[in-house]
Amino acid sequence: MLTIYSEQQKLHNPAREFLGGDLVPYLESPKRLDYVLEAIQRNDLGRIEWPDSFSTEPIARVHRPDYIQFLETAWQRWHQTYPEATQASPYCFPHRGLRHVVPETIEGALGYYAMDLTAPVVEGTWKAIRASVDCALTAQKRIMDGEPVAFALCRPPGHHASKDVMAGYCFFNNAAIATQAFLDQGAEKVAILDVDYHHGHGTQSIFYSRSDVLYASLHADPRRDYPHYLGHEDETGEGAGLGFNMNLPLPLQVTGWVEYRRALELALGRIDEFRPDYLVVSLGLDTYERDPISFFNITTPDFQELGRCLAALKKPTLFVFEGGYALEALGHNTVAVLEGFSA
Ligand code: SP5
Ligand code: ZN
Repeated sequence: MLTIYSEQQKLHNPAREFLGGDLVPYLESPKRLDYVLEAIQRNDLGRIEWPDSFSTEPIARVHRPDYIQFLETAWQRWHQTYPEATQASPYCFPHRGLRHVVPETIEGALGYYAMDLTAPVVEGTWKAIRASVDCALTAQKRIMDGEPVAFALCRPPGHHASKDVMAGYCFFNNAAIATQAFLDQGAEKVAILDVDYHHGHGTQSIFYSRSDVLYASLHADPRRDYPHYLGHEDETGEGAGLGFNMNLPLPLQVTGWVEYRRALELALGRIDEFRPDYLVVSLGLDTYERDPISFFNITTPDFQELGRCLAALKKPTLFVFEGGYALEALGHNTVAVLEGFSA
């Protein structure tokens, strides 16, 4: 299987994130890429290529221009205000009853464009998030040119980013940008299957009122885990998009392969009925039994079975890397899905 990867993605390297009320080492670390790359090479999964460089045009098909510009200049603005700081985070948010007007200060703008404290901006963030999108768009282009399947080894991840809000380690929504690129290049329908442990609320919101993109997601029940405020079963789309959003929230602790597989069959059935031209898989590996922030019980052999189930749809498939934080197993688990798909 073809993998697209860029070293530039490591330039996003925040030291810490807020977790449990304190600053802890940043879980979504550049090392994640090394573990996955190493496993791909060790298992001879196929060739690994660098991405092409794309302009911001395909990004602007999904994200608001002012949000793109904010991300490009945020670090410089923060650095001018706080020359000693190593990362930029908001401390204040336009919550209920407040005005949604972009403030002039960087502190205010950060709160306006962020949902939470888990997407800190650092000096290398802009270059890394552009490279991450480049990986997704290059893999997308290869598939458009006839490659049956490709793996975009993206980082930072993307599925928590909406059109103008960063959140949950995500800035640009790589899967959504690639999905829109398929449509802009002639596809009529694209299905997104999100198997990350967390609900991809950014992706859902981007396509919520559209019938040309089916978004289906299996994830931790938002009543019990992040992103807390979206991802319920009764969110089925709106307007023209009604019926084109499918959420399958699952309980923490008791969700193993048997329960997961049952929900997966429902999602796959809906995708099959939708008859998409392309399948985009938001591939999070944080459903793993030993993931440090997650509470499902999926094992390495289960991931291989997941790959086989996805292949049964028989669609040209773009895998976009999302979450997964059990470093020592991240490589094997990723390769297990991709090998299962190719078997
Ligand atoms: C891409 C991705 O996987 N982003 C995930 C970001 C999650 N960050 C917040 C994690 C907080 C988990 N703690 C909730 C415990 C519930 N029992
Ligand atoms: Zn996740």
